[in-house]
Amino acid sequence: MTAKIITIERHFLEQQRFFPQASGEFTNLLYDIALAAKIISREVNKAGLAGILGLAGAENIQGEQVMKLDVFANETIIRMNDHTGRLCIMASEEIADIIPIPEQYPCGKYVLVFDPLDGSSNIDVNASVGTIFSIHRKVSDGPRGSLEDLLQPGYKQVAAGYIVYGSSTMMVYSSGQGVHGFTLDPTVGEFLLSHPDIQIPPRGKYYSVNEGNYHYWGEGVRRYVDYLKTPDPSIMLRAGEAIGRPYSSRYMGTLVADFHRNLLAGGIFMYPADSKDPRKPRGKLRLLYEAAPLAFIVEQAGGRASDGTQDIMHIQPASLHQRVPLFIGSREDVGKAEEFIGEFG
Ligand code: P6P
Repeated sequence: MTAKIITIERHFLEQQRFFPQASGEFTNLLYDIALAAKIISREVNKAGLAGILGLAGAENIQGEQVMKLDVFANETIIRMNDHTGRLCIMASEEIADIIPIPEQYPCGKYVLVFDPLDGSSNIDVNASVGTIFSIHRKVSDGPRGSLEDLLQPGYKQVAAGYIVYGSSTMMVYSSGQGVHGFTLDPTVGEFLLSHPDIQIPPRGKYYSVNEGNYHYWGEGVRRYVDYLKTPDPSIMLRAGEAIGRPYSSRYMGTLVADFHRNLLAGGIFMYPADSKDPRKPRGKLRLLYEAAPLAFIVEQAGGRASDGTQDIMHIQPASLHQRVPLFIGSREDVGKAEEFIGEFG
């Protein structure tokens, strides 16, 4: 019997059953994000032809500088969402300050925070890139949104997700009812349910970290990574597959792509604090629109996300673009990393 074809729109509607009080605004917001993802996917997939066709990221035939893809992605998400009346405020990795809803448009009850094109430097080498988004409810009293609505801890998210523009374009999201993955069929322009109810294995086979920073990490992280590389005779079998140490190293330099692989196959992604750049003592990744939305996803899939000492989801943000060390993936692996950091600092 052929599998049911479930589009992401149909899935959103079915999920709406869990929110009887929902006015459909939330569902429509998810639609808007999925549409923006399709538009960005189209441009990303043409990026390699930029110089030839004068597309985003190159000069067009009039010799004008066509906007770079990360700027295009940012503009696309803002334009799709600033007039709908569903949001009260936005924030983006690309924009230093808050993004208010223009005065001429009504304000809604949701907040959208996003990284429009994570890993954009990988586009020139045709490696995967991604978009990450996080949705909160408005909590401030005013008629329009404010910084207070943006600086909410991860556990208050109502939904989060990412799009990975790779060998295929996939959208993975959760609204608190499990994690579901959709693959874009570009011939019909539909995201089709391909990975229902994703669960991350409790222990992994991959570790993902930039080992070039090894000598800038704390002792605990160095010892943990050495531990992952040390052969362990007590190999365990899971579903007939040997799971044990040494883990395999996989690092693509795009958070979304590394996270997605580990979500499906099991493992841990790390971007630890390091002493390499005194301006970034807390590592490179951002709390609001990278760590927190992926933490929401991984917890819904049975995994964990930590800054090395506490759950990402319980960190109260102090500023829009604050950085945070990130250990995310299979819960046993994240727990083991915390043990090493707890013991050795
Ligand atoms: P490094 C991409 O620039 C990014 O923000 C993440 O997507 C990725 O995980 C990380 O930086 C890679 O950083 O220092 O290892 O090149």
